[in-house]
Amino acid sequence: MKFLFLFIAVSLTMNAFSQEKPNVILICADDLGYGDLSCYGATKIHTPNLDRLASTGLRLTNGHSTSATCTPSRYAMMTGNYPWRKKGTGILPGDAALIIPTGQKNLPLVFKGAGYATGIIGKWHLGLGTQVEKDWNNEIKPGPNEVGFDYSFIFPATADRVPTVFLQNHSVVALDKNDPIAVDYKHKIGTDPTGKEHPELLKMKSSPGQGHDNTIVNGIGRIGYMSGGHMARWVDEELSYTFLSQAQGFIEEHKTKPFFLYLALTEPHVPRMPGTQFKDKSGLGARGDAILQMDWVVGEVMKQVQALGLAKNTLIIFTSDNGPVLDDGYQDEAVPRLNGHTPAGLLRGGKYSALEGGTRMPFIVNWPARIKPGVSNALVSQIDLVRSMSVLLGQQLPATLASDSEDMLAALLGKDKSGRRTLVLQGGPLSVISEDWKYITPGAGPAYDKLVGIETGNSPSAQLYHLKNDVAEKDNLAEKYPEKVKELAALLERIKNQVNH
Ligand code: NG6
Ligand code: CA
Repeated sequence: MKFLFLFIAVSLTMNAFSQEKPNVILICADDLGYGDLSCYGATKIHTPNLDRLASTGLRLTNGHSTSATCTPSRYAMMTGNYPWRKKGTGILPGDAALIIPTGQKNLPLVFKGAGYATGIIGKWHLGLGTQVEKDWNNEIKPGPNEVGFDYSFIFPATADRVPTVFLQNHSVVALDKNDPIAVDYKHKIGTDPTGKEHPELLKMKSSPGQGHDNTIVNGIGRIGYMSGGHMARWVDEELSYTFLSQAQGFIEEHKTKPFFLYLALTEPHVPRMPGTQFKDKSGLGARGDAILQMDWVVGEVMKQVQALGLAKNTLIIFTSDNGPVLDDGYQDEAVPRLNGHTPAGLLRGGKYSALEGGTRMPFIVNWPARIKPGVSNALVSQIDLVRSMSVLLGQQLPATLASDSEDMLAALLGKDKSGRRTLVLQGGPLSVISEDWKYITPGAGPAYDKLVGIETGNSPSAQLYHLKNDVAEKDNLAEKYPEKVKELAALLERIKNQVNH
């Protein structure tokens, strides 16, 4: 009898404790812009599921990625370190080695330390193995499993880069030993046709001058060459269904204990090849269709969480890795069928850009148990997730680790409406935000990238904007406030010179 009471008492306490810990699902879209969701003002496209996530949670209007491209943004989100402090954190080819340090506390390890089951499903783009030359036909390590994920189901880089295969934990899925995979980014290998030699075989043409004309997989020219692995090659139209069913499997398997799922969606990155049910549905061409598909995937995950009775204590964070781009390598009608849609909303610039369109992201935080619905202008960055989650879960994270990551838990829960005082952003040139002012360092390079049709933010002279009054960065105040320029330039230098990295 005594034992029974003790057992009940212990399990009640354990239960109360585990209920404190929310499940966390971090959903990161790929190249989704600030203006791409109807809850962020889009009128030409409707994203009902994300709108619901926003209206029942906190919609941040000043949430950022650290960088205007994928690899550096995701590096920062995982490590809590600014990517520009480390060489080799730019857009990685599909055969790159792992760039996340192993054995160093990072986002998934914060969760693991708190007893969570951790998983990543979707786009990785942070490198695999110890070197470029690797055998894709054997176990590939280190990768996501070596930096804190118990389970991984990923593709290595981007949907437009070889190898176009999934990896489950350490191995390529559906690999046929008699048809081994080889990958090369410098020279053509194998006998598969390339987009350059056989454009007539393409179901979607590459954009002139943007490459994407190497090995053809599923009728689409890719960046890089691959041979073999024909059975393992994905079908683009199935990518999101595969990731969704993987995510559902992971959630189902871990429904009784706290889990952390990083769901890294591929939409609306190129090549945009949504499933048939979304084709031509948006009226905006493949990019709009891909956004509808992405919204549907998020809705399916929300439905499952609800059906399992987990909704109240599940923290869902939705964001994107960098700003939007229309023509990023394929002629998929994103430009001619835009129909007045503004992917970056009111913001200037987009992917690759130092202007706000490059890094100001949709950023939704939903946790019914702890967050009251609302909108917040607090300045936060994805780089802050590491420290904020460590505070939430009572995990020690010394200041010397993840040292660019600030505790923004109160801002993420909607309790603090101001957030960071300063934040460094990386487009081409670096910029720094400090109390509503933004300073963009002068630099070389064209002001407009003609290939992708985006303002880069490059200028030979300093730029200073007052974001609160001028979020569209139209009015350069650098000449009017030279002291402010000096102050922010000095601040940026100080941050750049901080040690502990
Ligand atoms: C660029 C590719 C672009 C895209 C991007 C990565 C060219 C000309 N363009 O280099 O198509 O793949 O890399 O996108 O090669 S990201 O979202 O992963 O950063
Ligand atoms: Ca991206």
